Amino acid sequence: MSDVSALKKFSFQRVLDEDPLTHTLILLGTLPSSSDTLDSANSVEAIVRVERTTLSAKDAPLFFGNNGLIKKTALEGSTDIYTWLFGWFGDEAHRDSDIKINIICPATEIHIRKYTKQEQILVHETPALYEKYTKPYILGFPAARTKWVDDILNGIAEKGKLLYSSPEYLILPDMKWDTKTLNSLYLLAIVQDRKIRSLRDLRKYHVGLLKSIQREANRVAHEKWGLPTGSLRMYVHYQPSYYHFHVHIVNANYHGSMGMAVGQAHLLDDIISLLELDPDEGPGIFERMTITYGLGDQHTLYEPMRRALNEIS
Ligand code: M7G
Repeated sequence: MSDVSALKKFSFQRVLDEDPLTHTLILLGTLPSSSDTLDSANSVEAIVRVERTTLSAKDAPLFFGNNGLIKKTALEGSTDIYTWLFGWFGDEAHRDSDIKINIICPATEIHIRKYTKQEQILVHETPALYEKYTKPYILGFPAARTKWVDDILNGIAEKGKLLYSSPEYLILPDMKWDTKTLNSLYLLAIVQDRKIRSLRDLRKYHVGLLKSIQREANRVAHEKWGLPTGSLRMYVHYQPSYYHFHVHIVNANYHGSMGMAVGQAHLLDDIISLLELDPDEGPGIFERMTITYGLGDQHTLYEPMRRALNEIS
């Protein structure tokens, strides 16, 4: 089957699998048993795997500009300094886009560091290290960093995208999602309570709120996309990028995306279960425990946490 012209005779039957992460479709169809005939009686079943090839770093300067590779774009969403669009390498806007483009403008030094490739180490944040380094870091976070959250919560941005809204929290598509591919469904629940900065601030009395997020996310996914119970993976990042409490809600079949790693993503189910085991009074489990997580060398907490790691080893 090395003859390219034979591939043109592939008669598509159905999609066996699709993987949004590897940009792959696996197709079942038939091909003529010999390349010079189109006679269906002589065709045999064939599996064809089509994978979009990786974007090449050397093409980076060729994307933009009047004669750039991107011929057409369509705005999908924008909040504060964040904008996301679809792009086409040709003019055929009637078919699904070739690429998704996320823009941060103006980008701060923190953004540049966050998106720069980093070496990670796993650090152990004890409650004492949290008090000494992490808490001041979180409290010193400029309000401008979470303006996008305020804009969403105040109804200034992404208003038309809300999937659920209550005085306690909102659910809407995460800007990472293309809003089309069900297999890579990615939603975000953002709570109104600004006092919950991270996992460390969760207490037993938040269990009702967390269970409500679970319930409504499942309901939305069922009503809007027909997904049965158990179809969603919900988790919370520690460390997150933004210290305003939110829950990541992702299709359970979507594996291995950035941010799903052990040492960053904490399952909402486990968080609820741990909080339920807490006594009614006193400090919460996430205030008392040592939390281990991966930290990139560009992160502000990297140096103090690395030093602390070396001191105990
Ligand atoms: P995180 O755990 O704080 O950090 O998650 P991460 O970005 O390192 O995962 C923040 C989540 O909010 C991410 O999944 C982002 O894709 C999503 N997000 C960020 N911004 C700026 C926006 C936005 O403006 N709109 C929407 N809908 N989602 C956003």
